[in-house]
Amino acid sequence: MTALSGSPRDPSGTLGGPEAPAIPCTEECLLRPGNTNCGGCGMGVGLTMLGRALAEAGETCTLAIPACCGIVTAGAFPTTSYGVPTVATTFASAAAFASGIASIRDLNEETGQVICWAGDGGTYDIGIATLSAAAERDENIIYFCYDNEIYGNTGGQRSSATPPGARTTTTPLGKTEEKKDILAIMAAHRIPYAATLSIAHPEDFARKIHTALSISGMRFLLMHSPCPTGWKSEPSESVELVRQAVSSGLFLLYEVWGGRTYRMNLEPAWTDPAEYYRRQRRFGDDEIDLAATRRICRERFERLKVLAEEFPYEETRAEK
Ligand SMILES: Cc1ncc(C[n+]2csc(CCOP(=O)(O)OP(=O)(O)O)c2C)c(N)n1
Ligand code: SF4
Ligand SMILES: [Mg+2]
Repeated sequence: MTALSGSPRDPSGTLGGPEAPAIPCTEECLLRPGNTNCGGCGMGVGLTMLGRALAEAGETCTLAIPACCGIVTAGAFPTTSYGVPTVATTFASAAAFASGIASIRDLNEETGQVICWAGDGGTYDIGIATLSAAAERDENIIYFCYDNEIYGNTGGQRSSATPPGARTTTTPLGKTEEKKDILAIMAAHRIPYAATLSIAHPEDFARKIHTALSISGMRFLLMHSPCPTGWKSEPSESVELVRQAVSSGLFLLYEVWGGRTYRMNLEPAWTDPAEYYRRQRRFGDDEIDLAATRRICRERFERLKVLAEEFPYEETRAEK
């Protein structure tokens, strides 16, 4: 693969060759200024953190992005906010598309990561067939799902990642079903690496990107992604919200290798989840059964903790 403009391998910081106008692009900036993300969007923070980790590792990437806020944010053709080659795929085909790009890269012995960047709708629901197929074939890609728990780009319909109690345009009285456990589904494919990430825990986030970069084959990363527009929350509270999701045990940080060995990254502080719900107007007052929520969170954590104790991941010397 040829060096990418503005990537760590091409310090010129220009896009599209010598005749193209120079577009500033710092080596840490995957998603550049001019994008159309809402204020406080977790996806933008996640892309920045991903770009920084890629730059630290001296890596570059090609993005495959299905229909979602992540592709719309690039702006209208012929301009783009992405500083790397980016393919817009149909909703259902992102993982298949990425598999094709990665196969050609590997056949040509080119370098660089192929990263699928997809929302929860494109991952948990509409793209799950091609995602499962790519996982079963152990395609050499990183699949990154930013989970804002809603079909955000089309005005906020429920997805199978929407949590119970959340009001969306298609669940005006609050969703009644549990969230799908996508990490367990992906781990069940016995892919080399699966992990959850939070933008409120940047060191853990960066370490997991570096771990994913050090492994080949199918890697699946799931990020809890605050969405002030869909969550009806204050943009300035986005990072605090996902921090509370981790501290209350609503979103657990852990890693799974080969579907066999586990590592819990943090024991929740078991803070009161009430504050997390109160700060988002997608949840109605007193509609969440807090006692049941606490119990479910504890159970999920205890189950994973047993797995991590019984089947711990042993770090090799090189990884430490
Ligand atoms: C097959 C198909 N169905 C529906 C749409 C319309 N659509 C575009 S983006 C989107 C929502 C995507 O949700 P998600 O994947 O969670 O990403 P987000 O918008 O939340 O970032 C929908 C329904 C489409 N483009 N293609
Ligand atoms: S709708 Fe949500 S995910 Fe989409 S750009 Fe706005 S804040 Fe980000
Ligand atoms: Mg979404």
